Amino acid sequence: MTIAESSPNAAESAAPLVVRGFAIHRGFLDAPAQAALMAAVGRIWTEAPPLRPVTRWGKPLSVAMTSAGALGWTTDRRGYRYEPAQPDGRPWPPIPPMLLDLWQRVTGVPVLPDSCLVNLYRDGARMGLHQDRDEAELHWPVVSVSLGDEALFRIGNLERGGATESLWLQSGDVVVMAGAARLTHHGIDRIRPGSSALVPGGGRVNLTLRVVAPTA
Ligand code: MD6
Ligand code: FE
Repeated sequence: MTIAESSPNAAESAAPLVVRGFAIHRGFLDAPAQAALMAAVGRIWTEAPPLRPVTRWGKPLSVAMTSAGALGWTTDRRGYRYEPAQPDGRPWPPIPPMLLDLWQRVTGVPVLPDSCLVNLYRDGARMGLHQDRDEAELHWPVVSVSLGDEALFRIGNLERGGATESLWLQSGDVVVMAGAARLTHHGIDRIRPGSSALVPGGGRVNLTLRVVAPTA
């Protein structure tokens, strides 16, 4: 069964929790949908293995990354950017249809994402507070889907610094960052290792869908 074929469940029709403008749809994907999406992630990894990219300063990130879609996000000595191919020259695999369907259901915007960043957090991986601002048009939403181990998600402010709020994201949760919150700082402090058995080898997968190229 694909996500598109599944009937809307109670979690999907429930109003999301809103924290600092982030809409948090808890349990958006039920267990069969999470398993189907994890299988799709496995197919992406076959064509585009996760790698730990280095920053401009040469330090590897703790998160292993790959992408699907026309453009994939990478970082290396030249800095952060979107690229039309993997470091070895192969194109990124296509975005799984179930994610395009999820995007449409959760955002309702008239464009589809052209990039899906696939992040793998093993034990000890984290992601510092950041803004998502490498896209050409910053008014489109960013949608994130969590699979596997729970993660402590921190939400800050538009400017750097200031008080933050944290919450645990669980497998199947979907977060929509849109509108006034589109440039809010956010990050992952840590995962809770062993809290889920969904990801082969353990850990957490986070998928973020974005509209990267100019639409007009
Ligand atoms: C993560 N998420 O959950 C990292 N970005 O592993 C993000 O960086 C993120 O959750 C944009 C919108 C929603 C997010
Ligand atoms: Fe982000």
